[in-house]
Amino acid sequence: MQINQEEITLSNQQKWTRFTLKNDLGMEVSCLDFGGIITDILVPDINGKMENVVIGYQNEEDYLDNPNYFGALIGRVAGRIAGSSFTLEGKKYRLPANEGSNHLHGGPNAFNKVIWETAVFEEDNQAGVTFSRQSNDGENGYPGNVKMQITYTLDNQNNLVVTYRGKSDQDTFLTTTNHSYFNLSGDLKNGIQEHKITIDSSQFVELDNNLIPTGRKLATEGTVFDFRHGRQIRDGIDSTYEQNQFAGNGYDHYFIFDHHQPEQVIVFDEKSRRQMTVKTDQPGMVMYTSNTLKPGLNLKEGNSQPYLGICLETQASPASIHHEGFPSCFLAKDEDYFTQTSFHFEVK
Ligand code: G6D
Repeated sequence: MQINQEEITLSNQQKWTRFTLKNDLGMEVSCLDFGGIITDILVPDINGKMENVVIGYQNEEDYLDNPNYFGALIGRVAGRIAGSSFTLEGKKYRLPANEGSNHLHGGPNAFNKVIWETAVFEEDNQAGVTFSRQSNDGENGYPGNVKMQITYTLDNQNNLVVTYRGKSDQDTFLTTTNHSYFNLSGDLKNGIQEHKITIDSSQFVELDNNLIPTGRKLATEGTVFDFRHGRQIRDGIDSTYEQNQFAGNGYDHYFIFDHHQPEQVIVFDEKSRRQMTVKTDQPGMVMYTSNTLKPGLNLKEGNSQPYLGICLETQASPASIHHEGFPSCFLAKDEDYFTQTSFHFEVK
């Protein structure tokens, strides 16, 4: 295992640190202390060619804005909170409305926009970076001083494991994730329309045309949301189903896992033969197929466009904040918040 760290000085004189983890098989993961942003993941194709499988900017300074959250840590609550408010134990909390009247991905200057304290570790079979900070009581409107510790670990079996730990001194809501856009074709050679996805899920959360949960769960059975036996993303892009059209012709939905098998999600690219397997202790995830990724962004391997990456945001469901019966984001005072998601890369 190898770890390299390099200081970057931006034009505004802000200083970031870039970390590059490399295992004995040649897989590399690069990330920043700013937003915990994953900028590169290099894995081989069937011919052993190492290529990048996540969307990232050519100029790291572009991460200062990063409206699509490329690679970023998301928190305190990933996803949308309707009306940018919630009531907890009889008290109403107002959050910044950063998407119309709604609150998205923890609000402005959230986990994706701060410089985390970092510490690296290196062992025979694994190496990683731990990101730490305290999100103070009232940050972006949320109650509780929340101590967060998030670790990216790369091992010699081509697993990238993301571990989230937290503790709050008050009852609050917390569900964190990572917002990497995966594209297994390598160096963004192709879009993700033909990626084959398998998801262990028989229910998903219905959205309205503002992408806000309606409070209903829908069966995947008989729809293009049924990925239990594998399906190409294209099916959701070409679909006339209202739920796909609300998402901008694709997917942007929370899938509730059945947990019938240890792997919750498998992503496969036929041409490169790359496969990514996702395992998580989370009850579900948002799958977003970059339907609304606009052209014009200068990425490492070319120009941005829709359907260039797939986000697999393992998390609890923000729908639980306003509706009964959804995987809960509630975190009790002094309760240990712990969740782990692993991404395993191989060729098939
Ligand atoms: C769009 O609706 C999607 C979100 O799910 C995603 O996180 C964001 O773009 C980056 O708003």
